[in-house]
Amino acid sequence: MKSIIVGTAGHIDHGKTALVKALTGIDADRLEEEKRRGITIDLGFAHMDLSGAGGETLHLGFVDVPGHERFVRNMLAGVGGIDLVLLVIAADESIKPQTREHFDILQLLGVQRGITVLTKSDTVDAEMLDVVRLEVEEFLRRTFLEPPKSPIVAVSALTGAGLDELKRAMATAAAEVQPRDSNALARLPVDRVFTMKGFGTVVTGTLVAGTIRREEEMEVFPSGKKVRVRGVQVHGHAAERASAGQRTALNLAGASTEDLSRGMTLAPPATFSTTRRVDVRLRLLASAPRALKNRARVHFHSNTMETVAEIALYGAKQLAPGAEAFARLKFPEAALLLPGDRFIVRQFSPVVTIGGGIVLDAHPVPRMPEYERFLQIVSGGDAEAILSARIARRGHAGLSLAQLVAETGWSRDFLESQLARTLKVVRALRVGELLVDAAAMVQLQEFIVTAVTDFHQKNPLVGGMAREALREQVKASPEVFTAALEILAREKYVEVSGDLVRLPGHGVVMKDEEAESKKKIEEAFANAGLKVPALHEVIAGLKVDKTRAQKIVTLLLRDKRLVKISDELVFHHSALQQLRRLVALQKTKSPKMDVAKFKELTGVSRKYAIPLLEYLDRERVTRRVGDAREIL
Ligand SMILES: Nc1nc2c(ncn2[C@@H]2O[C@H](COP(=O)(O)OP(=O)(O)OP(=O)(O)O)[C@@H](O)[C@H]2O)c(=O)[nH]1
Ligand SMILES: [Mg+2]
Repeated sequence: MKSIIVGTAGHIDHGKTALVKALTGIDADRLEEEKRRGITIDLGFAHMDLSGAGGETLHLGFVDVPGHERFVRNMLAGVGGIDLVLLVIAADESIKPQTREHFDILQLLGVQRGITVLTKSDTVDAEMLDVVRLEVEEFLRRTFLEPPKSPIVAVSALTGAGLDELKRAMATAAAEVQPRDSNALARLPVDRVFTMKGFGTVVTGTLVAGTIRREEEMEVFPSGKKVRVRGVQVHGHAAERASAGQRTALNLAGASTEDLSRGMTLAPPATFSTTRRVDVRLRLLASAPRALKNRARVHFHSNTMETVAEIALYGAKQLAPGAEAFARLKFPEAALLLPGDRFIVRQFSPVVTIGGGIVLDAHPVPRMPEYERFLQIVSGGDAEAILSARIARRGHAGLSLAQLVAETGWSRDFLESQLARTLKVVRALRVGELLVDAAAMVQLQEFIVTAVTDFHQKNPLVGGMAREALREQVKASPEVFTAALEILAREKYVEVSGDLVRLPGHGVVMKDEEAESKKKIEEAFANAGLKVPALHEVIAGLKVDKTRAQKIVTLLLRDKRLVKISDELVFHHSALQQLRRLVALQKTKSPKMDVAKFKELTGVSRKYAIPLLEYLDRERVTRRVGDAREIL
């Protein structure tokens, strides 16, 4: 059995409510004031079954809307969930302002199917009816209601003329309606809240997606309140469950009427998250009175919800009538919106419908590069491309499946099946609960290798970089970092030992060699006394390569184990100590000393003597007086 929501639309007094009654036998004007004034003020509901062309039963739920221009906001709360519209135009009045406004709204909301109903056919003669029909055909040209794809049917609620033809047309159209997904996550935008004697709190709405069963727990958005479904009614009858495309009433435990209002949404707990910013594709009606300025404030309507929104146009100062643009909408309070949700915007004053569009992203990422490309992708229909783009924009931070559910509104099952493919073509990796873009992961690995390489260069004698310092440097989460390291280690780009990460070849083995080399160098100089070997000779005798040896020398110099007294001459510190003692001893014999005396004292050649004396001068052990030294 297929369930479909049929909505009425059209100017005040054109016979919408009378038509619903003629079809279903139900008077949708339920308020006392409506009956007294003879107009519809708020939404009304009715239902009927129809036999489809193939004999199947079609379950039709009706949402009857008010035509009065002052109640367009009520109309907007009802039109959100409809699958099929009956655009009602009275034969005696033809097209009127709310015929146009309602029709604009239907188009902006992307309603796909409908039938144009010329009501009150009994009030005009055949000739007049033909004139109106021509006028209406012209009005519908190049729209979703263009005949003959969508028929125009003349009826009279009074005489019943045309009603059978209308029912046949409805059955045909209903059969073509794409059924809503009852396996999707449930979403019930609330349009009515009331108490019923013996039941308590009741909410009603058009179940736009999923299934709601008795005894299920639900969350109220945006308040976050948890409620339990005590009872389900579909079209006025108790039921075990309600499915997408059905007018649904829920008897709730855990909430009073004060906790609930039109515009809220019921959905499974902990699935979605509310937002105060959405990125959208916005279209301004060609009939809009003026261009829409950047930063303009408007009335915003989506599903049964209504709020104000500030519009930030992407890359434009204003939007001309008839034009389209990406925009970011900001709300004063949190709202539940999902990609694909349609919305209407109305001017602040005078309040008229000026445009509408489709939500592309309800969880915008701040300062995102190439956002326009992203919005292009998410506004296209390719689920796999959308998923890849949503994962990719998070970089190596990735996002969880739960976050993806909240971002897309897609169920876990659907996401899993899509992801299976995305993962296969290696556009994303699974890291525990996280999904990480494959390219971002490769980039993170490059960051890690670069950071470790730099570290080795700056710290030649340390066995590796501390894991946590490395993670902080590359700004990765522990989970993703660990996964990246595992890949790098597996592919032998790095080695991980305990708390240290290093490049292969910079490990423990090398560390021993370095320590050995360090000892060797120091020993060579210590043993040489003042008759030091040439540095390059010492280095040539080591196991480590030249650059590393050079670094070891630098380190020994830093630690003052070796002392450099000229570009070519390096001494062990103990040798220089010994030299100071010799000079001090000499002072007791004579305070003066020439180069020859110094050579005799130390046993070094002139090549060493001069730099050594200059060193002693610098150290204020001696002072140069002519060609000789005074010992201080
Ligand atoms: N003669 C005749 N009168 C009709 C027909 N349909 C509706 N009417 C009358 O037109 C008036 C308005 O009808 P409604 O059905 O209330 O019109 P509506 O479009 O629902 O009006 P709103 O909901 O206020 O926008 C009522 O007095 C109806 O009796 C029809 O087919 N023939
Ligand atoms: Mg009415």
